[in-house]
Amino acid sequence: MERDVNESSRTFPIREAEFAADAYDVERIRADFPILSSQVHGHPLCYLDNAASAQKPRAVLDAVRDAYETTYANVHRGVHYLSERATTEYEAARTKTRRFINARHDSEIVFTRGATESINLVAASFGRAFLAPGDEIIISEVEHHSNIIPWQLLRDSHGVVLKVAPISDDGEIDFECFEKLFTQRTKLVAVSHMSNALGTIQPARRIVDAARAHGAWVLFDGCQAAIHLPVDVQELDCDFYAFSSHKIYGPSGIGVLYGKAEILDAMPPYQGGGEMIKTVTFEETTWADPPARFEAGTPSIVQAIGFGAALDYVTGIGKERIQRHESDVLGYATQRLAAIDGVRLFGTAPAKASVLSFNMDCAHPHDVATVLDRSGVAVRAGHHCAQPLMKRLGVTATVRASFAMYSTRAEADALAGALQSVKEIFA
Ligand code: C6P
Repeated sequence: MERDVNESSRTFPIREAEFAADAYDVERIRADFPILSSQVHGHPLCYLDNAASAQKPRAVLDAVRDAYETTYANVHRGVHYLSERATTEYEAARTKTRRFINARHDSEIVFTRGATESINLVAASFGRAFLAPGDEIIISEVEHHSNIIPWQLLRDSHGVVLKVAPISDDGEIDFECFEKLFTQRTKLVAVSHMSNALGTIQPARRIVDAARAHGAWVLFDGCQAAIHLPVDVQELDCDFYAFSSHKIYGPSGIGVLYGKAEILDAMPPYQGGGEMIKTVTFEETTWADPPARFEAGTPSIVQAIGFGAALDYVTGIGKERIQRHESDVLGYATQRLAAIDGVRLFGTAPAKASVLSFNMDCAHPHDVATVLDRSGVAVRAGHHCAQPLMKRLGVTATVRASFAMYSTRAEADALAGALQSVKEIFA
């Protein structure tokens, strides 16, 4: 399929019809990702660090290049041809995002720099406007630092109280304890939909029901879930949902804050600057409606267009099919690693996706990752920006292999094989 560069708000080549008809052809998908054919230290790249950031398909690379070559100008500011065209493309990406998570209105999609900024936006704007000193926010032990520190900053500046729901050894929120944390003062529950360090999927709908029963708002950190799970914010009925483009095969530097229209409408700006205003005088400024109110300054224009292309690509292949494939690879890799003497797996809850965290008796996680890298296997080792979780698990770090739509059983074999080398070196 050829792209028509004159067509605005176009979708990018996704081969939807081809994919719909036949079985999941992972090799064909891999061929769409140029970097996957690289060699690292003389070995074929085995990229298992997808939870940190995913690789980009040619459709995204082309969309970014094409935007710079044919469409680029600042958005929402000019009446000239390119500016209008760039604005149309930028806003088309918003519509694609709205569809991707089934939000009601485009205005409920705020583009940010990423999930981290999305959560900081809620803490700074919603937190200061709607929470009073003494009001309580519930988070959990499994959270990424991006869903801990913004609330600590709010606690320190504003006097809210932070409560932490414990998790089971498998990484699931202990629901009985979670429910006991609610009081009259509980105003917000802010938890991850899926853990980056363990892959555990939390019972999102149940969390919303519990929060609603106590009149509390809900924010989900969907940074991992948005890639691996179907997300329907209307069905979830959450108030906020935060995620990043770079983990969904899109460019870095752009992310999403979904917020219910009536809540965003009532929220004050997060940052001041160009294009977030209606009128400005030295005495007084009035705010633009959402989402512009929360997008001060020149946004990540081309990144948004690339993100739209990534969403087209994922949707074209089909999220459910991707999920089935990833689940197969995760199950296979789990079996392979569980069979290796001296490997300890973390986070083995039944409801989990695409993340395999483990340690080896014989070596520190960083040494394991370094040896794996010499075999071309890219994993992350460390605390995964979840230090309180590491403490809960009684470790300082784990090795994390994380899978994506292009991961294969052969890569799980390569990982298991490379772990044998680790044993030979360190045992
Ligand atoms: N986790 C990881 O290796 P940003 O950096 O803003 O795109 O996303 C932050 C973030 C928030 N919540 C969760 C659950 C996340 O997984 C992440 C990013 C990466 O696990 C990089 S630290």
